Amino acid sequence: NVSPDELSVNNCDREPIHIPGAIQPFGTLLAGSPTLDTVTHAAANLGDHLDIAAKNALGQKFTDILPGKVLHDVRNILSYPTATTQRERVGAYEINGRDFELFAHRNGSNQAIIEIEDCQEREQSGDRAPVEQSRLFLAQAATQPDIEKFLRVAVVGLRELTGFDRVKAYRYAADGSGEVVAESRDPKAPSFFGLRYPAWDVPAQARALQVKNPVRMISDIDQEPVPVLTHQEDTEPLDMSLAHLRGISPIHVEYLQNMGVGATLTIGIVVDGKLWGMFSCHHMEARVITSDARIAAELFGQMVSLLIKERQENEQARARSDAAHARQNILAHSDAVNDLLHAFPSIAEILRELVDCDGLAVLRDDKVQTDGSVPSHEAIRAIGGYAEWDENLLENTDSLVDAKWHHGTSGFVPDLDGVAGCLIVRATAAYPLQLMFFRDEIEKTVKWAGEPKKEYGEGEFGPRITPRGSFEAYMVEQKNRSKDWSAFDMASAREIQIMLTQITAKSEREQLSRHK
Ligand code: BLA
Repeated sequence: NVSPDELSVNNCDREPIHIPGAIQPFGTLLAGSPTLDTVTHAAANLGDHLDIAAKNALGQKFTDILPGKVLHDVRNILSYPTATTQRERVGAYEINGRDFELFAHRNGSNQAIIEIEDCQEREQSGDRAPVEQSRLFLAQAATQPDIEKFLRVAVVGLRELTGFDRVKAYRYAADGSGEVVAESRDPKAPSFFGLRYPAWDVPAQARALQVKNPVRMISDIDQEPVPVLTHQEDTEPLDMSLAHLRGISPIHVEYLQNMGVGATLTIGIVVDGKLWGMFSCHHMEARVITSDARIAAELFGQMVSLLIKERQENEQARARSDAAHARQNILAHSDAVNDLLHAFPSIAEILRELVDCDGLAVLRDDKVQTDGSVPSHEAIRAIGGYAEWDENLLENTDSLVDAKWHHGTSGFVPDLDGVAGCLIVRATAAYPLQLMFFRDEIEKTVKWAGEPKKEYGEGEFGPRITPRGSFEAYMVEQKNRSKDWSAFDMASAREIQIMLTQITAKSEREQLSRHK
């Protein structure tokens, strides 16, 4: 028995979604050893596709079920090194007078999985093939240097490519929650733009799968799951992490029903090996798209990932070169730490151009110089003395009140004078020279998709957290907050940090030579 506390933390994360014991009905599946001897797993709908019932196929040789030419090609695909990291298309075949497409891969337990889908009707001649469409839309999006604008163009293209009613670009935050940052939709699908979703909507194991296998199609929310039968009772459930047919978690089905959608296609956006976001495509009705279109969408996602990375790198490079200019400027104004304090008014102006802020302060030992909107000197000293910096030379918060950096040790809490955000830059761990950038408090509202609280339910699956019943926008006002510090701000701050280190090193050298 699990306590409610454990439940609240873990029950979403615990569901073993890679071994659901069932597939979706838009195809059928067989599995066995990689040498394709005995069939150890067969989906219950096998008989609807091939002329053999699943229970008769179990324990049989693959050669009794699939033609020799097909098996030859499957074996060939299974020998690819990539067959353990992605499912590969084997080809299109006519089997017993019906046209099928076959896909194969090896799962984490080194079992061969063969997925069999009906061949979908080809596009009309004159229509662009999915991969050509993908190429065209990427070219259009790539003209946008700014990530958000780039995503706005990308969702339009992806909607055209997939035909889904509502296509969203979703960006994950550090805490696992996320926000819809771009959207293209048919008017019949309500807008999700600007809504935020809590982390548990996409639990940890589902996020890990988005990295491993970025494409996930749920063809029909109201589908009957098709059980995967095994040849012996004690056979381990099949790891279907990489299969497109993998069955759906009943909890997630409930979630999508509550959202009112009929089918989904999700494409993970992975930047530098980490999940950055996703494209979430919703259709109001059931919808199956061709595997060609799915693969083109996957490729689209991979290219978008690279283009996001490129844009991030460009931003960082720009921050670095702006900061390098500023560094030269500042060093021209001051050649020692004392000067940094004295020349502060003119230096402050240069620094303000690098990091967007309402005020800033320099602190050395107990000496404070400020410019613009800053908290009281007591608060600045307390922030400088905050005991938990350790080796971190850069830190930021959008809420000093929450972070409590200004609390000090005396028990007296100094005034913040309307300042809420702080980005702090320290010269070195040992040297007491610090720069602080401040931002004023602003009215900040988060628009959640439904109230972000965990709801308990006692259903078919025992007591557990259940998906929200409503996704109506739910506004939460955040008090004592500033605008968030961006990756660009942090990149500039990193360069400023290097400058501070150089200045202090120089000043120490000068002091040493004076003592000689
Ligand atoms: C999975 N939840 C998911 C997935 C997404 C979301 C994208 C990945 C699977 C897929 O591609 O469909 C959530 N979808 C979203 C969000 C948006 C969207 C946020 O379009 C925003 C636009 N879900 C809950 C709770 C639980 C839960 C309370 O709300 C657990 C108790 C579970 N979500 C859950 C599970 C999965 C999931 C188990 C995995 C489903 C699967 O792969 O079978």
